[in-house]
Amino acid sequence: MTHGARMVTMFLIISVVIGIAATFILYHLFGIFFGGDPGQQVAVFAAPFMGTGIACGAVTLMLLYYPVVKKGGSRSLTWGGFQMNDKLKKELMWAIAVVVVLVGSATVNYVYVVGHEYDIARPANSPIPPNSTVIQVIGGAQWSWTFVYPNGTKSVDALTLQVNHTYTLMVSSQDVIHDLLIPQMGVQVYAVPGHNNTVSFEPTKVGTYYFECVEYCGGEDHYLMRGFLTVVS
Ligand SMILES: [Cu+2]
Repeated sequence: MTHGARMVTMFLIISVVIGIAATFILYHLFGIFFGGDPGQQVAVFAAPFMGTGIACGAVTLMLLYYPVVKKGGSRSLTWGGFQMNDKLKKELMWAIAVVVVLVGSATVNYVYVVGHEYDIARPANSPIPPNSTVIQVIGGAQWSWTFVYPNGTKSVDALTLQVNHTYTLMVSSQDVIHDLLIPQMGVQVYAVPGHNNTVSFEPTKVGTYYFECVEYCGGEDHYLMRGFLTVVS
């Protein structure tokens, strides 16, 4: 075995040990910081992945720095006499561009998530509460949602509800299977031909929300099965 092969083998063994140790430490830390399902399960699965990543990082660092340290180290590792050449400038530019893109998209995501409210509706305890207003919802007619109010009035791709009042949506379909999602109300219900699915909830905040079909139902117009839910006082 040559000197190089010996060193690489040693680096690999050290990295595997570091990786296994990291996995156990992370597993333990996740156990402390993430309580309950499913966070706990995800964290437990993440530990070996992160351990593997740390092992790969360790072997890379050792391969990178071993030659530097072996050749005296100080020459390459200190900043004395440092000069920025064109190659380094380009490399820095790319690195900064990547950081700007990542920070930018992270900011957009953060603002979006923080600015969105979910679970605005109070869920009902029974399938059809006695005091609830039943609205028939028919998915289909390729491609739209029809809402039929108790007085017989119909509206297409628009639903108006009163705040702090319990509603039951009785959902079915006249053609294929659709799926009604009102994300901000925490409501999702399948629209199945010849079958009524019910979901009951009470909107607790005035505002305009959206709903959409989230079961691909054919054609180019599945995406048109959407509209606004208006909650009025
Ligand atoms: Cu649909």
